[in-house]
Amino acid sequence: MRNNQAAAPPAIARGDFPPAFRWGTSTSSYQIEGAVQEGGRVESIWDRFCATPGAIRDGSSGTNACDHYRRWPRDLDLARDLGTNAYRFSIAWPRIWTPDGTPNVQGLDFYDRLVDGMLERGLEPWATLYHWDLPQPLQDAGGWAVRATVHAYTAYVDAVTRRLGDRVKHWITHNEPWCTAMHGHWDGVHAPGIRDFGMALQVCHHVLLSHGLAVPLIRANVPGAQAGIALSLHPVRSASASDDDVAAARRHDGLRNRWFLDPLAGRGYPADILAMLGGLAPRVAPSDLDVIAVPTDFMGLNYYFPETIAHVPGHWPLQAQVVTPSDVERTAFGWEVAPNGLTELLVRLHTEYGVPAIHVTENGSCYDDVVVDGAVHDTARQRYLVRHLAALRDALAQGVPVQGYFAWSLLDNFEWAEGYTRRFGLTHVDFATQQRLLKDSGQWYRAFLHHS
Ligand code: IFM
Repeated sequence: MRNNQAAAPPAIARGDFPPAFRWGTSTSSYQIEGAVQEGGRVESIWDRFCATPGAIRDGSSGTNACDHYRRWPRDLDLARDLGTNAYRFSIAWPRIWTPDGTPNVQGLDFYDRLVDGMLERGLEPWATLYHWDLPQPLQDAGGWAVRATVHAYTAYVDAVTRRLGDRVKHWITHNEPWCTAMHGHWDGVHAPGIRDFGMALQVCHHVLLSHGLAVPLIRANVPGAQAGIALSLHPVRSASASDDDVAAARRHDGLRNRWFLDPLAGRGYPADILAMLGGLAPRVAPSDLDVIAVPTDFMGLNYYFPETIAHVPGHWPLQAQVVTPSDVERTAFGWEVAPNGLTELLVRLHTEYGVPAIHVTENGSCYDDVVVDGAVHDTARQRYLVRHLAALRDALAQGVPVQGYFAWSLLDNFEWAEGYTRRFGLTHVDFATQQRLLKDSGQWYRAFLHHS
């Protein structure tokens, strides 16, 4: 097995990391909050999508999720008890949006209380402004495919940062623009469930543009703000050493990674990919690329797995296809377990893109957990965590400015198109009773943070 499944996990201690390192967990609004009709919240694209027959593997939705909207004090206790010093959450735009453009005060009040709850527990709030739950009325008006949504987003960012900016200093404009654009509009497995590659590229451009417009706004509203974006990046490996496969892997990297990294770094969209896209390339107004290239204070990296690519003539649009090597360790989701991919990406962000500060804003694994005698012995997740922290430590040893790690996720939650069939939490959630139970992996993280 290529990724050394059998080897003992490396020894690791908190003291191996810089004293100011941020240790956290990460969540998102639609995946945990539930209470979709409370507090003046409007319908989101995920409420609508979940109601589409066949869209969600188990036919479920985020209607109740972890009931975090009501149970948040206890959930924040869990984060505090782990010994984390930071907590990444997202704000549900549908709780803030109203038809006349005035921000919904009840929604702002909810996040106000949540942020105070974090601060009371010694958790530094890291707010994500968009983690995929677009208000449905904006989708009805064209969604991210139209430029008006960019301006609606900046108005929303303005309202939220004005209200919370006295206490929230760390802001993430978008979570994983790849998913918003490509899963939402190309393969259609996420809301709003559209299948149109050209539209997906335009959505991607608008999302990046909205990021570029939001950063200066956040800085204007929030004294001492730190603003960044969280990208899902994948190390790309070629299926063989043949020139064709190597070139295909480079093209795949172009759309998967460079399509985001290059414009954010002020290099524009990658020329090799633009040449392949032809007329499908997004419409880019003058100055858009300058806006997108606004310097940020940090980059958020969400790392899960690498991808292996083969040259497949005729495979649209890049003549490149993901293949699944058989000799690798995988999670229950089928995702390859490759801790060295985390080191590789961190080094790349530092050396190839000169990113001045990086936070691993998500990293985690899905396994088929079972509760036995009041415990979840999720040894595989614990190993995954240890090995990825060791990989992060390797990047630090190479001089990469990594400043924090947020485990995905604090809680088992609604895993999008997979519904409740995929568990990523350090805490087990019984969705029938809403009981929380710290898994062995969570206990390991707690011991690591408290005692080492
Ligand atoms: O649950 C998701 C999260 O919303 C975004 N990043 C990946 C996680 C696991 O699939």
